[in-house]
Amino acid sequence: MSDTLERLMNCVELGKISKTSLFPPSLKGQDGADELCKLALDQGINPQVILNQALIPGMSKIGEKFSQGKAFVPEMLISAKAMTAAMKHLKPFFATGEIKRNGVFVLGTVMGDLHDIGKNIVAMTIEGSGWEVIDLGVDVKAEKFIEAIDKYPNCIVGLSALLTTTMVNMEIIVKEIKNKYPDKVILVGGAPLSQDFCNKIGASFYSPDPQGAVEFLKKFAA
Ligand code: B1M
Repeated sequence: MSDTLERLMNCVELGKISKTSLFPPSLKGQDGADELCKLALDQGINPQVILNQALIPGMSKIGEKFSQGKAFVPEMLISAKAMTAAMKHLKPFFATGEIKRNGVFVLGTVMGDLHDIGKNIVAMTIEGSGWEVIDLGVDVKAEKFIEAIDKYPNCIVGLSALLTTTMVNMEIIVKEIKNKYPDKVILVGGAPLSQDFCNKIGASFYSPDPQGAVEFLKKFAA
C-alpha cells in the first residue's frame, strides 16, 4: 500500500481530521485525513482504491476496537469526523458513478425519538463501507420510511431507537413497512434493544453496534 494511503488509514482510525486538529497529540502539526485524501487524489490514486484501502479499513479498525471495548464513543465520533473530512473529496466521484455503491441503505431514528448521535455514527460507518445512505433524520414516522422505500425499492432499511418508550414505535414501523413490503430487510439497533426484541417485532437483524451492521450488510452488497 502507498505511504499516503497508509497514513490516511491511520488518520481515520486515530481521528486526525486535518493538519490544524490538535487530536491526537502524537500527530500534532501533521497532515490529517482532509489533506491526505486530497493528496492521494493529486497523486492519481483511484478514488475507489482510496475508499477501499484507506478509509474503510480505518473505520473498520476503530469499529472493531469499539466492539471489543478497546475504544469508546468519543474516539468513534472523532474517527467518523476524520472519515467525513476525507469523504468530502470523494463525494464528486460518487456523484458521477465513478465509485460503485454496494446499494442503498435508508436509515432513521424512529418517531418520538430525537437521539441521533448513534444513528449518525451508524450512517457514516455504513456510508464508509460503500453504501449510499439516505438519512431520514430523527422522529421518523412509518410513512416517511415507506416513501423512501417506494423511491428506492431495493434498499435495506435501518431503524434506530434509544428510548424504551420509542421501541414500541419501532414495532409499529416494522409492521407498517412489512404490510406493504413483506420481504423488506430491516436492520434495527440502539442501546435498549436486544435480539429477543428484534425477533419479537419481526425485524430481520439486530446489531448492537455499527460494525455489526456493516458485517450484516455485506451479504446484500451488489
Ligand atoms: Co436522552 N436518554 N433523553 N438525550 N440520552 C438516554 C438514552 C437515557 C438512557 C438517559 C438515562 O436515563 N440514563 C434515557 C433513556 C431511558 C430509556 O428509555 N431506557 C434518556 C431519556 C429518558 C431522555 C429523555 C426522555 C429525557 C427527558 O426529556 N426527560 C429525552 C427524550 C427526547 C426524545 O428523544 N424524545 C432525552 C433527550 C436527550 C438529549 C436531546 C438531551 C440528548 C440527545 C442528543 C442527540 O442525540 N442529538 C440525549 C442524550 C445525549 C442521551 C445519552 C446521554 C447519550 C445517548 C448517546 O448519544 N449515546 C443517553 C444516556 C447514555 O446512553 N449514557 C440518553 C452515544 C451513542 C453513540 O450511542 O445512541 O447507543 P447509541 O448508539 C450506538 C448503539 O446503540 C448503536 O450504534 C451506536 C454507535 O455505537 N446503534 C445502532 C444505534 N442505532 C443503531 C442502529 C443500527 C445499528 C446500531 O442499525 C440500524
